[in-house]
Amino acid sequence: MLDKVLIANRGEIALRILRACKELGIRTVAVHSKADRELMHVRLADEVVCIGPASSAQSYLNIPALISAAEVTDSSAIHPGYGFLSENANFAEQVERSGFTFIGPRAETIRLMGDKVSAIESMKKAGVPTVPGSDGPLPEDDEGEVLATARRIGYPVIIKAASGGGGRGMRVVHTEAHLLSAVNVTRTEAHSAFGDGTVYMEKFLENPRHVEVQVLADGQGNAIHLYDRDCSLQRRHQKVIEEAPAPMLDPEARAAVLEACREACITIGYRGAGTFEFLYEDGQFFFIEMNTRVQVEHPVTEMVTGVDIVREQLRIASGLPLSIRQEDVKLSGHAFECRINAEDPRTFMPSPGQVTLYHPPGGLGVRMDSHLYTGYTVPPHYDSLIGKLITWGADRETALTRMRIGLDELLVEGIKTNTELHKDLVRDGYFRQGGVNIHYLEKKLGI
Ligand code: MV4
Repeated sequence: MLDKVLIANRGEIALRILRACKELGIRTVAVHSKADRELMHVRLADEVVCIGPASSAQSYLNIPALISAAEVTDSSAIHPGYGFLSENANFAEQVERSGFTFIGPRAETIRLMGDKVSAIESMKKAGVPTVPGSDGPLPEDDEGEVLATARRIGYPVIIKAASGGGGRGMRVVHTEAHLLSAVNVTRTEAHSAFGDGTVYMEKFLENPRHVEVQVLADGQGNAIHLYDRDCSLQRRHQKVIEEAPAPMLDPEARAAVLEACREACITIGYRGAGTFEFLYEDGQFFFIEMNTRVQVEHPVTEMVTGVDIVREQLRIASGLPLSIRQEDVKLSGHAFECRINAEDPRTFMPSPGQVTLYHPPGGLGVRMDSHLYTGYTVPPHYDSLIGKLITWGADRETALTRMRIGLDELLVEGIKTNTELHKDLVRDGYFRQGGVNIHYLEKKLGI
């Protein structure tokens, strides 16, 4: 087992990783910016290193500072969490070249998935269903071919940047008259935003759900899926509520896609935790992207499978095989996660400040993953996520009832939060029925 892990992150996920390390008897190193001295995991870690000023660029994204911190503490491995450097192939490469274990996939896998064109190509080859599309980059010098590709696919189409993802660098085109200018604008924007003007085309799916599949692979030929999650309830590409399993899927299509994801992990020699993102429409799955990190919403999967995803990441990084076989993964009940943000409920703008009272909910089937405590000051420099309320129940209705009660119990005073939005959503008739699409929340909010 790893001896000492440096946690290259902050907030609730840093605390989540610290707890998993402690359970496995792994010593922990917390790194923090000057604005983050008061973080709970900094208090609980075995060793602490200040890596730079408040700005992310100079601290949590500062590769030399992180590697120096690993060197001075004689750490054996670095866990990147989510966000920050978690999907940066150059970071993974530099971590490994410096003699530390990167807790995640090989750098070349991160690079493969970071380029959406190569990610889609490799998944299609591995038997994962993809969106009808250009099957590769659009040519820069052949307008006739671009027009022909769109005619073959059928309008509407969507132009996406190969280096984009998560909603950045996309443009929907409804008619041929707008195609070539849309391709050019997307290419120009992609070039300045990502330094890569490569774009590709897909059929635009009008009312899909966002369904994703959690996988674990040990890089030794073993891979499992941990079923699916629905993350359709989102606003401006920020997920608000997630659930596992995804409700009301076509059973045959679902069984096929789960097995295809597991097999694809073996085909590409995947290592670590990963997520296959799909659009789901009319009973069909369409792969769009793969995430090579642990995700914010991993707890809902943990609640319905009993598998500790961060523990498995640490075991895999230690060179151990997966601790469970696919036949041992039993789906049990239903789970929801509400993302609690420090934000103004009217403007959705971040709302940092001092928490004068924090009282987390509790009870059977209630889990609060948060770094908050009474007296803690939420700094203005980072993401506004301050916690995740996760509930489990033997069925969807029970999990949702526990969420309603939990949200009513949750007290965060001194700062503005989105708790009232969650209280409204878990009482919403359409959401309670299950299966709302990616546009539902923005329509409800009147965007
Ligand atoms: C799409 C799509 C419709 N058709 N691709 C947005 C984020 C990025 N991961 C992919 N996205 C989309 N790709 C095709 N071919 C609609 C979206 C999309 C979306 C996807 C998932 C969750 C929320 C979304 C919100 C708007 C658009």
